[in-house]
Amino acid sequence: MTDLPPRPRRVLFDHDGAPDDLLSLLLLTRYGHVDLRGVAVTPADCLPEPALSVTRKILDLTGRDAPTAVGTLPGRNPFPLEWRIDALRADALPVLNRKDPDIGPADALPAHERLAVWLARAPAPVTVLATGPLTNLAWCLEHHPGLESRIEEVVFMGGALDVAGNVLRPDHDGSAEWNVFWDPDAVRRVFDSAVPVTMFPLDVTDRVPVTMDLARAFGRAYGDPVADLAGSLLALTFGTLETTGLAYCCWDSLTTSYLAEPGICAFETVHCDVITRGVSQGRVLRRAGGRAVRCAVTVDAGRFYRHLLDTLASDGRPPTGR
Ligand code: AGV
Ligand code: CA
Repeated sequence: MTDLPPRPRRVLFDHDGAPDDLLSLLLLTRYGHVDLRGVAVTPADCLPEPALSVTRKILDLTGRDAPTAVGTLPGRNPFPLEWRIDALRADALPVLNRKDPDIGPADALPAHERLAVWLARAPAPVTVLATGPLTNLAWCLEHHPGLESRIEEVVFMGGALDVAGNVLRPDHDGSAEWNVFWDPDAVRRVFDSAVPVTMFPLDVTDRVPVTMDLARAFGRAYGDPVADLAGSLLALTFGTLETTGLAYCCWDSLTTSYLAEPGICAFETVHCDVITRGVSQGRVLRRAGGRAVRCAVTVDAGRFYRHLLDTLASDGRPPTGR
């Protein structure tokens, strides 16, 4: 299949510091056609301080110079602490600590206010890539409605349309995906706006689990810092199948790959609604007459895994055969 080269984009990245978010940041730093204009950290699936620190170290390692900011707005449904501590582990990886961190003072503005400034000052409309909850973006739309026209597309990892959700709690019916569940009102606010939304629900991300084969393939490129970091981040994800019964997937990195290889997934316009209260809160569902969302519905998993390896391990040495 021959695809056109990806179109250049200005990107604001809002992530929430999980290993998969950090892999996504690493991908973004490799995309020559992406002008990364700011990185916001949402304190959802992470501890904010190490998540900000590791974000800045990844930008430093890859020689990308983008401003960063950390969020303060809370979500209604906190992530389990066992997941949030992964940012501490990532921040301690040797490949990110080869020298003293070249890190200045933190941004004086919290991420939601900084995101508003980045949007207002962008010379042309930008893509907002969100691999965590939409809290910061919803705040911007609520407090600065004029910013809507500054956004050409919101690319969001979230939702579960025709598959089960991944929120496993006794007080929930299991239909929600975590990024929506953390702050369902934020998704409501973004759906109430006119910004084009492209969404990557569990329907497609379930198809791209982190496999041992994938992690091992990065081992063959050992010695290259980017491949080392990618493989280490993947290694941090193992164990959730054993502890929760659900595999860790390339949720965010699949979503991010859309900016470089939009043909990896096929899309459909789905009319959607979001449930914000009760035992189904955080569920995104199909509803006739609802908000039009461009949803990824199928994925070429092999092509996606190749994209990861081509982008993050291409400097690697071929296998020795020993
Ligand atoms: O629901 C998927 C989102 C993605 O943005 N996150 C993880 C990815 O960053 C939450 C999540 C669901 N299951 C998880 C999650 C698990 N087992 N461990 C950590 N985070
Ligand atoms: Ca995430």
